[in-house]
Amino acid sequence: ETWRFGLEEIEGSVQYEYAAEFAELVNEKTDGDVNVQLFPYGELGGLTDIYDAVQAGAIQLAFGSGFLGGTVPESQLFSLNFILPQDEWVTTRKLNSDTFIESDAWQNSFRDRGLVPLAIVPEGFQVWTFNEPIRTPEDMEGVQIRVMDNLLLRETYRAYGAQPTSIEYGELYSALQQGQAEGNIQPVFAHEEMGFYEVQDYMVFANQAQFIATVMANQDWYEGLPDTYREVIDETTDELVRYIHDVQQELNNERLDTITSESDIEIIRLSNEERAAFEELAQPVRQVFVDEVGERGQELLDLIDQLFEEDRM
Ligand code: 6CS
Repeated sequence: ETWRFGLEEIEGSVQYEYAAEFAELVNEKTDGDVNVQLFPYGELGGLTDIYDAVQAGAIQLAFGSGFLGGTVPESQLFSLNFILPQDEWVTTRKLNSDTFIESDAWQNSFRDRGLVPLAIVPEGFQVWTFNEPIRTPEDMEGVQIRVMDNLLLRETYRAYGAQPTSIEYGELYSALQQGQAEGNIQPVFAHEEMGFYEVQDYMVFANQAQFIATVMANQDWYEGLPDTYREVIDETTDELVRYIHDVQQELNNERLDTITSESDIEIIRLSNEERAAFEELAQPVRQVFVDEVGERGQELLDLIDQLFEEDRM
């Protein structure tokens, strides 16, 4: 049989590398009975078309991240800034622990919408790019920055003083080129593979957030699977936790080298003091998240706070 897996990113991305390894392991573990077919970004339409397809069962598996807020509002948890530790391996390990991913709050956020969350994939720090050297909220005042389409990201960047605007991933290169957006937020690998860095002048590391995606399955399909196949999925997603962490680190490091050698983009790393100015402005947005998604939002925030209590700097 064939399982169809929809990706929000193109070939060569972190999501692609994850799905390709997932496909190989599942095929091996089922003695060739299951073929996982990958649909990179663009093949199923836009981002929300991917979520519609997995909800409808047209595909069995998909990644969901920033644009998923319209489908699973609670997933905007990871659009909040300054809620995760700086250590990316600790983040990856703990978000994939039963305490978080098997929690009622995270599971039911997806199950209420006909989906099941299977794994969480941190893809690297979200890095800003601009046409100007931006180090402070004052510098960011009025800057049109492109955000993924969800309320929490818009609220966060409004709190920083910017003018957030949502643009589909596939339309972003030309929007930046034509000045419809003046800034962008992506993990390094994506700035490189989508060419965004070519049309921006400054790259700003604020370490305000990591890019977090969730691997999800169509619920009816998942629950209808033979136990042995569900076990194969469990085992595979467990094995991929360490694997994808290593891959994303490597991709993000390599591609930063490519960006700096192929362009004269200027790299800016914010100091702790500079970060703190943004962190302070981001705090009230936690309440917006709770107001927006309700009690489950508070539960998820409490869970994150507990989980990372010892790890936050
Ligand atoms: O910015 C976006 O829309 C997309 N960026 C990445 C790195 N992955 C998926 C997401 O939708």
